[in-house]
Amino acid sequence: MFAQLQPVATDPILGLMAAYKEDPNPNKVDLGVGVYKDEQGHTAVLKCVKQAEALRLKQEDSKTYIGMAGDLSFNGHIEKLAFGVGHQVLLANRVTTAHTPGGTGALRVAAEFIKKANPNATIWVTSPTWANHISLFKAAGLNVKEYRYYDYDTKGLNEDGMFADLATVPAGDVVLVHACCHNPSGMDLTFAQWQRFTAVAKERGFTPLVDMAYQGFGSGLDEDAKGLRHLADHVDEMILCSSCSKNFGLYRERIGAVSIVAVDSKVADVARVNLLSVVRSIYSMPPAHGAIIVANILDSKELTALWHEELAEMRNRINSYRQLIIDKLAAQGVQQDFSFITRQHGMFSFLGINKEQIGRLRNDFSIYMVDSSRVSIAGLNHSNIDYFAKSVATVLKA
Ligand code: PLP
Ligand code: TYF
Repeated sequence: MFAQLQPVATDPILGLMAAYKEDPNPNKVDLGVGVYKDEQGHTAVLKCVKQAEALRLKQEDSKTYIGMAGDLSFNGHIEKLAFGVGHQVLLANRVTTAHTPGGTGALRVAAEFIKKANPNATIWVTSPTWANHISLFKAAGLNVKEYRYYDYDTKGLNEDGMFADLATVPAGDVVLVHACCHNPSGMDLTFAQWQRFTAVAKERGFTPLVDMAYQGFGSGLDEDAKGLRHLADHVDEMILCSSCSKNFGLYRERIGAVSIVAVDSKVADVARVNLLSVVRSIYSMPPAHGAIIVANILDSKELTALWHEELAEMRNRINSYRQLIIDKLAAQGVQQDFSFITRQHGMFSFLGINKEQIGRLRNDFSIYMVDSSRVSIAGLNHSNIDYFAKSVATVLKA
């Protein structure tokens, strides 16, 4: 039976990670995968996480199963972090949350949940979007369509195209929107555009699915959730998938959450049993470790303050490199306008260079970025930024 299997395409981003690892060039630069690195090029465990882990080791007195929804304390914290303390959907018990193996797990559970609610639903994703979105939703058996989002010519949001496409989405479909730090373009909705999105969602009657993998990496924890909070204020129902991979640096612990917002608490209760039955049919219940770390941090004033500090440090380091890239490219004599880099948010920047130039950067200079010209800015530091700028200048002039 297995001999009949055909090869399938691997994840291009994770493939890039492996190719980088094998490259013997001492000057190699990894701008591929979206993982935070410090000035030393290291992805360190956050101090608040280390302390929360020590606490867990001391306090944990059982390894018995947790329930299908995972850690209830974590779920309460993550709802408040996303929607904001005292948000009306929380006060009205309209939200039900399950903690999941990563944001990816949240998206897969959401996809199966959508299929239960409406087996004919199409999910609309931004063009472009995180490549995993499309393969994950298709694997779950959903139809996937794209709506216009990023304009490669203006290097900004294609607002007219986006809203023209959304105006054709029928009720019963789902529209995925990135909460902040759009992956891959870094181009986010302004608050006015969130208001417009909210109005269209209400008018058309589609269900928004907000994917929030980078809360705190754009402008701040509350600022990055402002759009989704407005949406939750106005729509009858929505889905939120969140991830603690980036903002808590918990990547390999696989911790995220799926939250269903229903029209009232009664519907939310029915949604909950459906959500949990999806979880049971995939993995029964999630691993506990990451959730307990996050809950321990958010339970403690001191650890929360430390986390805020560490998160701000990551965000500020990335943001400081946006202007630096522009300045360094200009210093290398590059004539093209790269000012758009400071209009992008989060971990990534879309450089807008072509495939051949990306190939040359990789083959001749060992600088790795995704084929779309997406760079993970955190891979830059003071030791490699000049080499990066010089190499980009060389391939742009060729
Ligand atoms: N959604 C987006 C837009 C992402 O970029 C990512 C990747 O980090 C995820 C979801 C999933 O994150 P994870 O499964 O690593 O928590
Ligand atoms: O886009 C990225 O780089 C991150 C990390 O299968 C990632 O979202 C990439 C691919 C993948 C899982 C996570």
